[in-house]
Amino acid sequence: VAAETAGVAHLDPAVRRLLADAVGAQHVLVGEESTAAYDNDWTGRFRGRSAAVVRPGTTAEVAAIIDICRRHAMSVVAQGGNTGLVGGGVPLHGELVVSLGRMATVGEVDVVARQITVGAGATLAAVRDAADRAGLAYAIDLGARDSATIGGTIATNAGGLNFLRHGGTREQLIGVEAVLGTGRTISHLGGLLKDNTGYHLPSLLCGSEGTLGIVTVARLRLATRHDHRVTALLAFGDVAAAVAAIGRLRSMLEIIEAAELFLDTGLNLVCSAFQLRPPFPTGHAVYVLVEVADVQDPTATLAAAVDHLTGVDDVAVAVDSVQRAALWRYREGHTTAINTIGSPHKLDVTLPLDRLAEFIETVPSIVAMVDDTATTWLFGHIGDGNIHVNVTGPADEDERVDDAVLRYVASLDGSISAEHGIGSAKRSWLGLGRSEAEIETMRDIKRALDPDRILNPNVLFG
Ligand code: FAD
Ligand code: 2HG
Ligand code: ZN
Repeated sequence: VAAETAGVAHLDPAVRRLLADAVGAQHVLVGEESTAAYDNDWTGRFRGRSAAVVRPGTTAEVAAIIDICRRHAMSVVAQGGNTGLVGGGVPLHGELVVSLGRMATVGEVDVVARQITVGAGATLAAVRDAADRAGLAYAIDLGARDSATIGGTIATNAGGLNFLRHGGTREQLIGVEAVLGTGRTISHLGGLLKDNTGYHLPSLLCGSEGTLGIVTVARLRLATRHDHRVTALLAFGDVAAAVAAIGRLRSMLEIIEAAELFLDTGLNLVCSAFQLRPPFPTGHAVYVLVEVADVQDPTATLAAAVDHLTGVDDVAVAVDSVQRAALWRYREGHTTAINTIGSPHKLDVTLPLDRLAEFIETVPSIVAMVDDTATTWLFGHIGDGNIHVNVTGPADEDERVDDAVLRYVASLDGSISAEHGIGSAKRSWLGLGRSEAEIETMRDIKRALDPDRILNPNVLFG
């Protein structure tokens, strides 16, 4: 199912009164003018219409909302910053949106334990800043940092720019407080690292895309802050050389923090969308942005590693934060630049490292075979084998290109969702990544934790 236009969005006046009693009337938003920002997704491809938007301020208020919804058979879509890219946070069929934005408390950093407790509505940027002020770092970072929330990144198990070194959100998550679809509140925020006491519920909720419970608070692990950072943009004549170079850099550099790929076409689009000067006097087919970070200056280490590479046609190095931001702009600008030419079909996939070059070379022709008016944009976290395939041109609801690309990925033993999740966008293809037994087990878990099926009914399962 592609972009869906919402059905009737109706809120029973009695339910509205109950919700207002639970969270305060000013936190129940009704009517298109008040709910528009919550009804459509960031790409513009998924458009819905919520019955109302409720903005709870505490876990107890979230529990009260779930209780009301269960008793009145009302479905719920949890929403954080609404930056998700698979239509998971959109009320496609008139659901109630539960927006966690008010639950944005950022607790004191526990410097000894290197942990922090934060509300689900805290933005990634706020948590990163708090960690930084305490001399530590929160390891997850992504382009949507100013809007994306901790709850949303937990629900999607967001990966981001530094996965290569630190892993994804699941690796940072120590404990959660959440209200499940059963109405039960679970809370395990003590921060003990060794705690083998049965099922690890934070891990289960992480990546569950709002289908099992609403996360309200999280206990997060913090990492060492590396104050010395160097970024290099390497230019290559072809994809195979770039992929081979990344393999070598990874084996030589333990301090590698990011390895990001983009192509000449994407760079040109970003430069024209934001009036940027290109990084090199002449264009190259492929670019890889590499960042290293350490407690001491890593410039010489990076230079020595780059010297060992073959196939590098040009290099730009940035050592201060202004120069580094300028190089990152070429990579991070892709998502916004692509949005300027239409609502893209976003296919976020992982390939085994030995199939990456073949995939990047071949996928544009697979798209063109299905729709010769479509344009394919490729970029992503090459160090993780994660490529973002964006396709512009096909209508929002035309899924032929999605189908062809995802089937091609599966044929190469890749994953049809690397880091954005399944959401509404990819639920028809879940079977390409999971066996019947796995999907049935997921359904069993869903039935147990959300017996009335009120949580994110448009997500994950077909
Ligand atoms: P939303 O969009 O509001 O929600 C996302 C999903 O989580 C929905 O299914 C929603 O129902 C559910 N959800 C939200 N809050 C809760 C909660 N408290 N409890 C339960 N369920 C909840 N992703 C990456 O992995 N790596 C990247 O590098 C990356 N870069 C991005 C760059 C840009 C410019 C943009 C726009 C997005 C990017 N993303 C990236 C997508 C990514 O999924 C989100 O940015 C982030 O994880 C979502 O956070 P959010 O608060 O906006 O969630
Ligand atoms: C990124 O890595 C994000 O920039 C967004 O995951 C990817 O826009 C996309 O497809
Ligand atoms: Zn990404």
